[in-house]
Amino acid sequence: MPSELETAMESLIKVFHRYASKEKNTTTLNRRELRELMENELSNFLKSQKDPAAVDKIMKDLDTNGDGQVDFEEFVSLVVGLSIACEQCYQSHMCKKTKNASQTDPHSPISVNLNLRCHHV
Ligand SMILES: [Ca+2]
Ligand SMILES: [Ca+2]
Repeated sequence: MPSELETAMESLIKVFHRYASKEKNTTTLNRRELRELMENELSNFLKSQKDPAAVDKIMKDLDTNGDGQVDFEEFVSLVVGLSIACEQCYQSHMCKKTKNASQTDPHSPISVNLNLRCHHV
């Protein structure tokens, strides 16, 4: 049975390819595919972006080799960046929780509370 982390990596690969394969080139995301991926898979993050051109800016930032497509390596840097922001949020949640022990619920899935908006706070 794959571990939690292996499952997470597999999901990352599957999600990328689900969107990348919609249009040619099938191993990279073009602008439309990236937008669709973000609208479906990162909708909370996208909603937190006030700028309507957010996806274009993200695309530009991600496309480090400048070929107009986002390959898996470039896509992963987005996920890593957001994960780092989430982890900081997770830490501050955990700090608040330990300070207020009466509200600590070890079974509450913190990930549900991670709406990816934390890095704007
Ligand atoms: Ca594609
Ligand atoms: Ca690229």
